[in-house]
Amino acid sequence: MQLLSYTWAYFVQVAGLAIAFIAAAVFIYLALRHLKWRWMRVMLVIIFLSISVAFYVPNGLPRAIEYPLALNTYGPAEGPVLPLGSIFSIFTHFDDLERVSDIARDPNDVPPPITRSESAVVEVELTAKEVIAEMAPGVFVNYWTFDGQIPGPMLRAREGDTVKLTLHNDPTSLHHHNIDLHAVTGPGGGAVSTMVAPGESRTVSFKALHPGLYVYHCATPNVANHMTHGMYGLILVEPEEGLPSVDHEYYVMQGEFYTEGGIGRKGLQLFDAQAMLDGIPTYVVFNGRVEGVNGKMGAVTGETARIYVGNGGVNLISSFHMIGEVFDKVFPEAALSSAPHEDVQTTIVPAGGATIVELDFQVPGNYMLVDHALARMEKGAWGMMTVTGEENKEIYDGEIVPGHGH
Ligand SMILES: [Cu+2]
Repeated sequence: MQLLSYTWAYFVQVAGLAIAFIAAAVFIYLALRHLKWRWMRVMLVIIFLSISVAFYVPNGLPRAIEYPLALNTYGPAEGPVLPLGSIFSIFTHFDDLERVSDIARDPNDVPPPITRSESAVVEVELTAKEVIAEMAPGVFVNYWTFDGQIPGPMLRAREGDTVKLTLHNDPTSLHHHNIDLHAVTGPGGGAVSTMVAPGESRTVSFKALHPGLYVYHCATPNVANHMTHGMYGLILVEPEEGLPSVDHEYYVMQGEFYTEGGIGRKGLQLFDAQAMLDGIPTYVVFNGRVEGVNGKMGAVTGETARIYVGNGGVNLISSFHMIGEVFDKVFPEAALSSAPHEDVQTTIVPAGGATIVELDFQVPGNYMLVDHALARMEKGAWGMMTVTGEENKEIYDGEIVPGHGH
């Protein structure tokens, strides 16, 4: 069924216009059947069609019937269009691709704080894996991931540590992959040493020189294409003295997905390279899917939290905000060596960048995480956090009417 909708979308987009014009030609020919001379009917059909083609086609085709088989682009390597071979290989390997029941990584999936006071060698293994999972109910996407969920696992090291990272590419993958970590000082952030074909593994070693929270991502050409299929995550390099302890640490990463056929279209989605170039995503979500972090983030009044926020891009800057809260501290651009900003409403998370926010909870209720470019909420860019505990009428006193916003 998924392949059927996938094939239908592809068929309509590649051949839809030709089918429409053939149908129009037949219709006009039949409509003119009372005309006496057959050659006149044929001539009129040709004139009608020529005029419509001459005026219509040069002025652009509707996106729904325009699958770009080729685009002229000027990046340093391959363009973003998935080659035909890639599309057909999905058919031949469709049953091999793992079905992941929940593509969203749990925002609580954060490695524990580092307690050592000396440097160490940190060994990490990641597996690039292409899977099928739901973006929204009934909407399926061929995701490309690190370790089968989005974002990839959060990595944690200490300033001065040596990280020894082995990247595997699952044998079921249909593409090469690699990894570029922004915490790396060295060529390609490690990408040039980790390119792996399906079934291969490679190891790279680097010293974590700079404390901060860094994006890692696949950098296989076309890089934007690999990233917008879900290949990103965060690596935290703690400063030597560590980070102050908090009650909760959360891991949230925004990303964009570009699909043919528009938001809410059911079935397996075709990747829309033109929409990616235009920067008009169909879905903007936290942790890989619509409502990816909902129901998973909770706290009690009096507790504190730190949220590690990243943005996989590939076009938008996130205006990260929590409705009903003020961030006590923000480390802009996740620069842990600089003093934090205090009392911040909305902070920006650049594409390929991160931020760290800290807050405490004083009033129970539901608090929504959003990209405050709020049109993006409709594309999925929101998550819900629930705070329970004692009311605090001095700070907030009002009847909470369900259904009125938050
Ligand atoms: Cu990749």
